[in-house]
Order: sequence, then structure tokens, then C-alpha cells
Amino acid sequence: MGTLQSKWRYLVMILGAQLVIMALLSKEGYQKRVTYFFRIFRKPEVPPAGPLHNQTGRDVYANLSQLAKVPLQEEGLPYCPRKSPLVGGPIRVTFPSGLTLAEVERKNPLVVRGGRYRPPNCEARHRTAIIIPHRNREHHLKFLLYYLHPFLQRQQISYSIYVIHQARNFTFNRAKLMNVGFREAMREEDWECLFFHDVDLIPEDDRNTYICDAHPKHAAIAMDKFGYKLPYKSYFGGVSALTPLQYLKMNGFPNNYWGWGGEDDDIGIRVSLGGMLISRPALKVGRYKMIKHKLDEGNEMNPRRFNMLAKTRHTWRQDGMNTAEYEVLSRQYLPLYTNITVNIGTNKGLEPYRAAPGPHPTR
Ligand code: BGN
Repeated sequence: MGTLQSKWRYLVMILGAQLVIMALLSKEGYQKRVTYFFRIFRKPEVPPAGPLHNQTGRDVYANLSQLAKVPLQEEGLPYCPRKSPLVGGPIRVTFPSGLTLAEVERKNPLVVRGGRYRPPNCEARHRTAIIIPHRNREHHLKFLLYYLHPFLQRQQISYSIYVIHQARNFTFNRAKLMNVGFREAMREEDWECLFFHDVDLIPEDDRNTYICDAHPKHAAIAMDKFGYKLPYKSYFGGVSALTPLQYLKMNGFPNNYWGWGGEDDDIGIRVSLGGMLISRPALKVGRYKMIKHKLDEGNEMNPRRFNMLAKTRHTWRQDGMNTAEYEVLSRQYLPLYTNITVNIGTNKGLEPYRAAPGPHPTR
């Protein structure tokens, strides 16, 4: 009898010890292995059935007609579920010729003036602004809007899309336009997350949620043009997401990268200079298709980028959100997005293009 009891005691002790080891392993970054272990005991996940869900992904407008039928309530809405029931998996991305903005509008009846949306039947848990730097890419913008609106609606997020259009024809400056977008979007609403989004990148998986993480997020980690993997470890280009606090901690983005290349690497360096890490979604989720195009006129490679990058750690506090000088020329609340046209000047400052007489530049 006694020996049977002590056998049980040993068994319980061994089991206890195993649990402690598992807990320690999971703390030390072995989550994947532990998750794998626990998965053995779980039923396999069954992918959603239906004709729209096949290997090539489903239609980006699947499911959304359900929303349009729900009358918009003003108050007393319950919170949206933590995991949206509308979210699926891979999305089928093609670029049909003949698509018009009017067609995109027609397919998104719940999007209101300025490209804003909030879920009609529940209180969103997340509020995200999408910032898109832009010049001469109307064709790409149309496709991005076609895919982004239903994608975000399915995630049950409250959102608004801002297109920051660089006026005049001096060399393009992607990062400075992002600084403009940050300030102008925050002026309108207390956004909790900002997605800085290239105009030619289309998300290919519904589970790539457009919400912020505890650290700055690099979302576009698997682009088709790089064989659906990171081109290099510190890559921070394409699509990234930061909370206002994270953005300010690294003094925003640099203002003086004129032309192609390097500004995203500078931003990546700022993340660590601001004392933060880079967070990333899973490789199978952070997938993007790039709309093919040639290098734009007015966005030639920046030959100074190597020198500038070498100095980021000395310059980031003197150049960034705190020194972004620009002049908003117009703000249009269009049906699918808010269009902010801005004079960001040249590498010599605002002067050459400053509107006269006009308002003082926004600082
Ligand atoms: C890198 C560019 C990035 C660009 C990626 C992907 C530079 C700086 C060189 C030190 N960086 O090489 O800006 O997003 O390629 O195309 O050119």
C-alpha cells in the first residue's frame, strides 16, 4: 500500500517537474517548440470551406455584403470580437484592367467621406490611420484602394486612409511625406496606430492585421519581388506600423533622403536608436504583391544615401519629426481617401516653391 502511494507521489513529482521545465523553456524563447508540443493534443484546424476559399486565395470582397445590411447604430454597441469572424486567410490578388475608382466606391458603400470607416455593428477595438506617400501613381493607388478597403473592413478596424501627395516636381521624398502624414493625421484624430504604406504593395493575407504591436512593426516582410522572404535582416521597407509614442521616440522619419533608397534603412536604425526592437508578423501572413513598375522619373537613386546612413546615429535627434517643415496646399475629403497635397520643398528648404502670399508653413 505504502509503496503504491509513494509511486504515485513520484509520478506527480515527475509531472510537476516537467511542467516547470516547460514553463521555463517557454520563457526563454522556446515558445515554438512548446506550442508544437501542445498542438499534438489539439484537433487539427479545418480551413474554412466554400467555393471562394481555394489555394489561390479568396476574393477580397467575400463576406462583406453581410455588413451592408446592418443598420448603423450610434450608441450602445458591443465591442467587436477580439478575433474578427470575417477574417479568412490568403487573398487572391489580380489587377483587372478597366477598374475605375467609381467601381471601388460602389463596392465599398460603408466607407464615408475622406476614406473613413468604422464597423457598423460593433465598437472597434483598434483605430488605425493609413499613410500613403504619393506622386504620379494614380493607377497603383486605385488598386491599393480596391484591396485595402475590404481588407480593413474585414478586420473590423476603425480606419482612415490618407494620401500624402508631393506637389511640384522636385525629387521625391518618401520619408518626409510620412512625417507630414503623421502630423496631419494626428491633427484630425487621436489615432492609436499609423501604417506607413507604399502605394504599390497589396497585402495578400487577411490575417495580416493592421494594428500596432509593443514595438514598431515591419509588416511587409514577405514580398513577391524578394521571393516572399526578407531581402536582409534589418530591412524595414514597404509597409511599417508605429504607435504615435513609438514614432516620437525615434523622432519620426528623416527629412533629407531625396530620391530612391536608404530612407527605410535609416528608419530601421532609428528604431534601435530609440531603444526599441522590430516586431514582425509570421512569414506566411506578412505577404505582399508588388505592382510592377519602372523606377519613377523624379525618384532617381540617391547617391548620398550611403554617407547619410553612416551618420544616422549622430543626426537622428536633429533631423526628423521635430524639424519637418512643409506647407499644406490642399486637403480634400474624397470618397475613398483624404488627399493632402503638400509642398515639402527641396534639399535647400521650402523657399523655391513656397506659395506667395500664403499661410505660414506648418511646423
Ligand atoms: C536596399 C535599399 C533600401 C531598399 C532595399 C530593397 C539602400 C542603402 C544602401 C546602404 N537601401 O539596398 O532602401 O528598400 O534595398 O529594395 O540603398
